[in-house]
Amino acid sequence: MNRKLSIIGAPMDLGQNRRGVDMGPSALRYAGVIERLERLEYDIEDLGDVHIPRPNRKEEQESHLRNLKEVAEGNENLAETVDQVVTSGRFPLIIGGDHSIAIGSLAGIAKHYDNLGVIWYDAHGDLNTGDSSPSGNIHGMPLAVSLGIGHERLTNIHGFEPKIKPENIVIIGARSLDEGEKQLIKEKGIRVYTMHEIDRMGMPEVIKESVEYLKDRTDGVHLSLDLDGLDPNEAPGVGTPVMGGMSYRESHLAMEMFAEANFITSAEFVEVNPILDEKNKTATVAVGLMGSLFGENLK
Ligand code: 4U7
Ligand code: MN
Ligand code: MN
Ligand code: MN
Repeated sequence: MNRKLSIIGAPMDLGQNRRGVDMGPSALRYAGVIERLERLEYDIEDLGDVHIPRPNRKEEQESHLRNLKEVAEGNENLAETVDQVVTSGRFPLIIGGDHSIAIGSLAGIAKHYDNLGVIWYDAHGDLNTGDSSPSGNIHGMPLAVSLGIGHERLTNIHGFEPKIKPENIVIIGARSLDEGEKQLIKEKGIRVYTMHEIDRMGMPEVIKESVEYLKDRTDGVHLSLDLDGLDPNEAPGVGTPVMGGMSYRESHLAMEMFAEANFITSAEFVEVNPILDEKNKTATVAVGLMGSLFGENLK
């Protein structure tokens, strides 16, 4: 694992319609992310938060995609910062913010890889387009956008597309997929471990297969972890909770196995909303998972 870490906050709440997730980066810092990782003897720098524009309340929304202009601008800023971090040889750890920030993270990272792998740890597929989306919320679209599918203003962020290939993606924990998303998964042959597979195979086998699958075909792997992948009993501070999620222990096991495999090259933790949380529980869970991901339990 790269021992040099740069933490980048992305206080974005415009990719969905529940306020408060823009305070996610603060909640994660308050829960001790820096101290936790410093203990593991990483060289850590906190770059603070990238600028996210405020929504223009007067101007009419120009499309079905809520806050398109501001989400795009914020993600351009994030992509630029992430790009610089990767260029300087450091590991970017992005803390959100709603999941629309994966658009900017992947834009900044993917430039540096021919075959970037992505692990999408989430209750959702985030594979909607403006047409298929039931909500118009861009946080339900970042994976499609990164495949080059969706609104041009988003797919072309940081000046190139697509960012990733469908065969380099593994979705883990899905249990709420929209019709359009299911179609896209089939059409593109995207690998998905739904809760059904996790129940049947068990988490160890799911992670083992995922690691084996990605290890040969990719030259770097980005972990995009949406806290709503976990069960809402354990991570209640999220905007779109779905019952029947991955447990706290299963999630730690996954992070520990990723640490053992030593193949994650960038990561983001998203959708922590302290307003909806219980005493910062979700941010605390997220920081614990980061501890495991960065090798806390490796002998
Ligand atoms: B998240 C949804 F319809 N699919 O598109 C949508 F169910 O980043 C939810 O995973 C998206 O939290 C959830 O609005 C986005 C909905
Ligand atoms: Mn989700
Ligand atoms: Mn998500
Ligand atoms: Mn959500």
